[in-house]
Amino acid sequence: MRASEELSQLLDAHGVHEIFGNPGTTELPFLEGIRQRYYLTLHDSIALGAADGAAQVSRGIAVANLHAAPGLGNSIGFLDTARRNRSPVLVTVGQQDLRHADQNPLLFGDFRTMAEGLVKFFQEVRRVEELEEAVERAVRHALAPPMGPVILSLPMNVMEEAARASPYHPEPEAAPLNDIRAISERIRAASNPALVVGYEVDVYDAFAAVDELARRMGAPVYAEPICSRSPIPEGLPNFVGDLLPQSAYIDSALGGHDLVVLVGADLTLYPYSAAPLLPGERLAYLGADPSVPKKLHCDRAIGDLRQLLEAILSGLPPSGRTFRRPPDFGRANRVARAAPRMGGEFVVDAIRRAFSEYTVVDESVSLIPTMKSVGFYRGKDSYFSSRSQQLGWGLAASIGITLWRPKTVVVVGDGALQYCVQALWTLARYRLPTKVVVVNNGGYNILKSYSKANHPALAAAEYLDLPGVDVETIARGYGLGASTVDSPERLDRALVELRETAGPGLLNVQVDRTVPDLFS
Ligand SMILES: Cc1ncc(C[n+]2csc(CCOP(=O)(O)OP(=O)(O)O)c2C)c(N)n1
Repeated sequence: MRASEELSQLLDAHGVHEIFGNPGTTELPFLEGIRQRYYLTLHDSIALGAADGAAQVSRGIAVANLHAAPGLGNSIGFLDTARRNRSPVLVTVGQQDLRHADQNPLLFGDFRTMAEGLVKFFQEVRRVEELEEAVERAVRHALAPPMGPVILSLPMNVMEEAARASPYHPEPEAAPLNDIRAISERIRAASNPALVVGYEVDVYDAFAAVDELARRMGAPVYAEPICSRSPIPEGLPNFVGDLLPQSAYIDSALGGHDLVVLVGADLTLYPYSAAPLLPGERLAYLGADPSVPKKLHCDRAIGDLRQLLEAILSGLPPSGRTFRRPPDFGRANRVARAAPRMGGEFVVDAIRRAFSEYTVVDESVSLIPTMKSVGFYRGKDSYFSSRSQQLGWGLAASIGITLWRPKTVVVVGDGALQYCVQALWTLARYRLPTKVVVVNNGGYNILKSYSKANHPALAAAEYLDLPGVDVETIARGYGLGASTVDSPERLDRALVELRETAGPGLLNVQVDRTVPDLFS
């Protein structure tokens, strides 16, 4: 058996049955032994994004195969996004034959330096005896909370050698030691607490525990700023909405509470505001990521979120308080008012109705706040977006997500569509039934909105417009059925037709071009 075949077996034992990649000559010795299904993407970065999506939705390891320094270089932004997403992606990078490494041959690269600071673990497998141990270590590091990406560099000559038994014996897992008693006591003692819930609720499938905790505490529940996955079960009556990422807004939303418990949540900030963030004495953190309580200087209990919450609930009596978000009576009117001009409230409402049973991948950029306000958080695997706000992630990730969730719809801006537009080909090539809704406003509206508030001289800059892009024709060119809708009367029908399309499909929705006031 060759080393590449042994590698295939090791990956199989970790539940890896597919690989996303874009190969070159340096990866061919690796590919020769691989038995996993190989999904070809037409740009390296799309492979990493697809593996990120697959890792999140499968809650396990997913593999991206990249081509030496050019492939890794093309994917660095996606590596950073996987790091922020806490996504356990194993990246394999083909390395030159080490026997002539001293000649600095074509495609020889210093991958460790290239990925410095972005991965939890890096190893170049320089001898075949190191292979098993390297794979096991990489997988363990990727999956250990907080999860994240890892890289194995696989030299051509090592992949071609005969496999050899390795002396590796994994160490036993360390038991989590954190005591949650102090946080339980603070919850009991608080008179006006609030919860901020985040992406880890979905990662650890802790929805039932969040529901129970919110009801017993009688507390309002906010989603963390830039929340990337559904943090609540469908219809949680305590849910107030999403926090904005500026410290001044966070303070005004949460300042009246004597305790704010972050439940698998982070307080991500952007843009800068001079208001100091809530002091750490008012905060407590429950979750898998020690870097959050460290930067916020607050109490913490670190571990599997679901287990932490269940432990807290086991000793927590009902508080006697109740909290219910008041109904939003104005919404129907806002939707109706937005209809004649194909405004965001109207379009998003229609998408919500047509795709009520779908997993949503959201890269609608300036429409994200509207998307989040209409109930796309519906519990497990219902909502995905990127924690880095990197454009292109949505379409790439949808490749991996659709493999686990065939009912997946991507809602993407016309600008965002172009970053990884070749992902459409992979959807068509493998008949992945992803539905793509392009919310087309003909420009970079979020940048115009930000400029309006902070840099008025740029608000009308012509380089923030995107004229002359024929979305429908591009989609057809990659093999997808595609159509355009520009009138409110036809929108519902067009969305239903998209949903009923066999295989992948794209609907180009011409939406209102008015620049929204999102930052003032
Ligand atoms: C990889 C990457 N490059 C650039 C940006 C900067 N950026 C943020 S939003 C945006 C415009 C998005 O336009 P569009 O998708 O049409 O959405 P809209 O703002 O019009 O709603 C850009 C260029 C980014 N987030 N990611």
